[in-house]
Amino acid sequence: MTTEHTPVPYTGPQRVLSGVQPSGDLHLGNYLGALIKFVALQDQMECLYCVVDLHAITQWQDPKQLTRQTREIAAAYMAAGVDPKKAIIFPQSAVPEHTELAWIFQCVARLGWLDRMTQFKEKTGKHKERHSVGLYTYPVLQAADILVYKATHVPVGEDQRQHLELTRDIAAKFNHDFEAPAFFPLAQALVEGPGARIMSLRDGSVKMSKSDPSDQSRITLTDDADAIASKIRKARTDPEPLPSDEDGLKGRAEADNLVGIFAALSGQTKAQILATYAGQGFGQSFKPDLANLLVEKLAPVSAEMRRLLADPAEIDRTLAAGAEKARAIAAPIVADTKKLVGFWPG
Ligand code: AQP
Repeated sequence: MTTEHTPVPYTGPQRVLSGVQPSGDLHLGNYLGALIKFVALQDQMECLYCVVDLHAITQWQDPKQLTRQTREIAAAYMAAGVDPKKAIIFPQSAVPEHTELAWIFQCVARLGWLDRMTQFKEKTGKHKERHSVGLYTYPVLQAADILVYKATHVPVGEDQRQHLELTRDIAAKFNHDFEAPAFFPLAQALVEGPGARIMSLRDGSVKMSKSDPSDQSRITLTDDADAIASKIRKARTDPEPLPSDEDGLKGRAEADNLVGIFAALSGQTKAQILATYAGQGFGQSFKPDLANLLVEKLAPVSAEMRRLLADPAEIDRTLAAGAEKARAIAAPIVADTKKLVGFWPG
């Protein structure tokens, strides 16, 4: 979507913001689409990684599970390699400036913009009237998450690309309406990478997701070696053998997804993977090798998560310290925003 406003270049510091919902066990899509990018970026710019609990409650969350899952996501960030000495890790709800800015942005965003959001349509299906208002306005809160820190870069999976476009539209309209050119940056989505869109193991046309009712559809960071081997063995494929080139994956969503996962985890291209397995059936050595690779990559993350979760008080200290640092950045930005809007005392 575009607006009629011409952006003026933003000259503030480069900053990264991203988050994951504590709405269930983290899966391979979250790991490849988000977490490994978080780790890579922490040495390049200031990074803020939140556990987006305010987003999680747009769909029902058991309060006891929510607290536990918030610690689990923080542990997963650290187990994947995010270092709290380099990056700021915090729970979204501990920084009230997110919701304060979100309200202002609700008055900037247009209904027509939200009506176009495909994730809301996918999540609600034919019964949107049964869902929370929060699920509908979720992308506006996401814009506030990003712009409350004037973040310039947002590492996310492909599914979030449209929400990032909305964030840019909100920033541009705010800057225009309040005559503050380049007050908010037009944040850039960092989507590229081989794991940007990991699909369900049961259906290559839908993304791997925490909320898929079938546990067989996803590999989670807490799956043990047996569970991984069994899920990959049962992963849907087609009766054709593996093709010799990428063209041969066209129209074969499940085969393409498994080859893509293999490529993303091994650091090879799909063509290199196909050169090794062309002409073989999936069960022959491709699936066993893929299962072994998954165990090799995920077992250390899972073991480190377990180690960190054994000391929840230490995770809480990290989250509290992170929230304090995050607030120190967000508070003056929200104060400036309120001045621009004209809130008392001006
Ligand atoms: N299948 C995926 N492939 C690549 N990246 C993905 N991400 C999610 N699924 C995939 C990326 O993971 C980050 C965190 O996502 P989230 O938990 O905040 O929300 P989500 O995108 O809605 O993820 P889920 O797993 O599908 O959760 P539910 O089922 O609760 O909605 C984001 O960067 C996302 O792009």
